[in-house]
Amino acid sequence: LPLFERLARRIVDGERNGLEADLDEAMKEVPPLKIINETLLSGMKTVGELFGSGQMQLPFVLQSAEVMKTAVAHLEPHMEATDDSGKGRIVLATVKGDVHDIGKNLVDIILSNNGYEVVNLGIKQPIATILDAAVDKKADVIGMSGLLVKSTVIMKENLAELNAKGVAEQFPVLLGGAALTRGYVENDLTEVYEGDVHYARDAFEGLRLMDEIMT
Ligand code: B1M
Repeated sequence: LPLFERLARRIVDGERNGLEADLDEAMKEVPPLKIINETLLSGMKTVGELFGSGQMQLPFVLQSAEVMKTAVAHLEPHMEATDDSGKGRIVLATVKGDVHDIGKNLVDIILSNNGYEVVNLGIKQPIATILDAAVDKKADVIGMSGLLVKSTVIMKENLAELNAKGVAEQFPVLLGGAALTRGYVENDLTEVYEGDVHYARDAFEGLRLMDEIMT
């Protein structure tokens, strides 16, 4: 297979032998972020489709995810970072009950490389922990990620909880993850939250929204 197809294939097959060498080769041709966005994520998309249609079993999805993470970790040091720093601080977490963190960690990388301080709390975080961290670290924004349909409901509950704690005005919220839609966020969620709610389709929209929130 040609290099870029082979790389996408590695994600699908969960094959990491020779991964780094292929990534180094690819970086001679295109920037690392482009490799992630156009090649690796397309492999991940195939994994999602195969799993969703019952053609791939969970342990293999996990292997694919591991290869994806290894690839991102290998590419990250080669990414361009801006010199500006201190643009703002975000507490970032995958919501309660959800273990998916590849997207969240990409958001972390993109924001960190572009002048934001990211407090990444990890996966399966209850809102109480997220809020404690936001208050403690004096965050400007709370960011929540979730990929399960269930997580979209949790996000709604979380926003209600932030309202109840009286911190909605203090914390604009940034939301993302595959199960969310712009419609759901802009209709159902902005309605329940007394502060600002923003929906990011991908990590770059997350960055653009952070820039918007912080100006
Ligand atoms: Co799971 N999984 N999974 N999974 N998994 C999905 C989400 C699913 C759609 C697959 C499918 O059925 N086709 C499905 C959800 C169905 C639903 O809810 N209706 C699903 C399921 C069912 C499950 C389990 C329940 C399976 C089981 O146990 N029977 C289980 C859940 C466990 C749990 O959470 N409690 C499970 C487990 C796993 C693995 C552990 C094996 C693994 C995750 C490994 C890991 O993350 N460390 C995994 C994977 C890899 C996937 C798929 C295949 C790929 C997800 C991914 O990493 N995508 C996924 C299929 C899919 O999404 N279509 C699937 C790449 C990543 C970069 O995209 O996270 O969307 P994403 O992030 C994007 C944007 O959404 C955005 O930016 C990123 C790109 O720039 N973004 C943000 C994300 N967060 C953001 C936050 C922001 C801003 C932007 O601001 C705060």
